[in-house]
Amino acid sequence: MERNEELPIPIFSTLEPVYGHGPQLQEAQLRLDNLKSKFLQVYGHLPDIYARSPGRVNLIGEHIDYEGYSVLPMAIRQDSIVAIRKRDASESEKLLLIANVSEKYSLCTYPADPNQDIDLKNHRWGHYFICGYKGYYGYAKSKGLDVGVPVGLDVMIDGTVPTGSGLSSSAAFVCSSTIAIMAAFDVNFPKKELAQLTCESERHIGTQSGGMDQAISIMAKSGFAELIDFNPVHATDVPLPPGGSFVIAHSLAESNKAVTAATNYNNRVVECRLAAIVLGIKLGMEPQEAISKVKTLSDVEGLCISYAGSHGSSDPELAVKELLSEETYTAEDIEKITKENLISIFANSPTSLDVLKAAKCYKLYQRASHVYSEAKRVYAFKDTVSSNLRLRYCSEEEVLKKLGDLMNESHYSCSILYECRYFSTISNCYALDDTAPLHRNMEQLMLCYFVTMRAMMNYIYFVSSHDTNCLLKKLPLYLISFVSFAVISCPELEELVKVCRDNGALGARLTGAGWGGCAVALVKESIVPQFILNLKEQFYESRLVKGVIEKNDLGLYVFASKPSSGAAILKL
Ligand code: NG1
Ligand code: MG
Repeated sequence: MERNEELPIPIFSTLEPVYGHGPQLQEAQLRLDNLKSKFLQVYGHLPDIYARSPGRVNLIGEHIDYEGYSVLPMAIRQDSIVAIRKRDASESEKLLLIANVSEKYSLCTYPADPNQDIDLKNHRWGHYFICGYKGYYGYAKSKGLDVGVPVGLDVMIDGTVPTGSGLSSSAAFVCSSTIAIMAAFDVNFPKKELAQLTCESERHIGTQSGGMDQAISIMAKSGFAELIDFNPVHATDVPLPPGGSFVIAHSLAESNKAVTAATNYNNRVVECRLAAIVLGIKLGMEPQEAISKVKTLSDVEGLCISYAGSHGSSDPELAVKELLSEETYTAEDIEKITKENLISIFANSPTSLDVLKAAKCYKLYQRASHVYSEAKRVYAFKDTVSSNLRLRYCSEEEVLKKLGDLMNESHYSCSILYECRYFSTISNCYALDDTAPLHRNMEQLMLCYFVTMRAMMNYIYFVSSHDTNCLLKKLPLYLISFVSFAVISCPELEELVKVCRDNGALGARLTGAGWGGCAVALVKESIVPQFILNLKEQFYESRLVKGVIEKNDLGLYVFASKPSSGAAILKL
């Protein structure tokens, strides 16, 4: 049997193979009818063909795909459907017209030119389509296909993956766009090639993505999560643990990675590269050799393992502990080790140079510890599910508890070591994210003030009601509680994860890049309805009052999710 990743994208003439037979099918039919009629309204023609690609929830393995490590996501039913029509080559106006069924997104127009640059300074939602467009032409040319002269394209999108939510609306959009263009030109590529090319093409948007989102969106199988390996891309089916259910809940804090890349996502990619180079040098590589050869932490894992260290151990986390400093590094600190300045190390990567401009210091120990420990947790998670299905050495309950613990550890690591949050440390709180919207920074400042006031009030209350001898003894405690409260990850996400755990989740963690977006919680199947009710009451109710979201839309923000199928072409 041919392996999944060698197969082309499936082509269906009905909706059932993708959306099943239940209410989902009716919903999909309504979406398609609406998409068709709006397409006709805007362009005066019906589309030639459609492509769909789903969003995903990452169960475990965060911020390690770009370091070459395997991750464990599953596709969700929310997806992006792209309707497309190729214009005649004879038509004089050669434009890409990109419309959206939602009025929130106005029509975007681009020239039909595969070599155009994407204007990163002026972010537009249509840029994601152009990523797919450039990717398609680049790949087709590299394979020697006759692509002819570029023609105009009429395009309309219907997306149901919430944006900025950590559920990969962007990859769903890029993948469905690429596949729609490919189908409009009547070709089809193997899934693994598409996964690779869409990962590379999404990087045109300015984030140094790792490839998880595109790989799962393209290769997912209904009913399974997938262990995704990279270099080369490969997916292994992982069944879900019996008796458990994954509930996704939105923190309502949006994270726009295309805009905050220099201080958030790409900053971590650069820190990991620096950590890997420094480790390489400390483990015996010549600085020049490390700079030219070491791209990711997985590149130096072998060296770390062969390093015996003072404990005679062979664990990359221990090598990190002994060889990297827990203190932050300045650029000069690192340059002393690399014997080359950072700007020339990253000279070929404009988005990394943006990171260097924005960064005040670098945390190498913390980032490397996260990556190596998270990589181990992915395998522990997969092995716990798979080996128990075969050998049944644990009860259902014990398995769910183990998986929940791994998810909790992952969250702690993302939050404390990787700091997927709005600002780096309280001592550095002046380093607010200057690319974030003003209200976001104001919220952070308010939080700082609120926490400071609270700590001071507690302290004054304590001093006034206890003898003053304790005063000095307890001061550090208050300071510590103040700092640890203030350095938590995105406060909304942190609160949501806590509400999940308080309501019986066996594990809960941020999912996706963080800095806002969703949490995923592992919940016993039997309590799912009550769990969701409790979340609505304890997390969302107060936000309804503030008018942030509508009561009728609550189902879009908190829901139990089953693994959906991957990308498809619809020839209806
Ligand atoms: P989200 O949160 O969906 O944008 C991003 C990256 C992934 C991965 C995760 C963190 C993109 C397109 N995706 O996902 O590759 O690194 O963060 O695990 O940038
Ligand atoms: Mg994304």
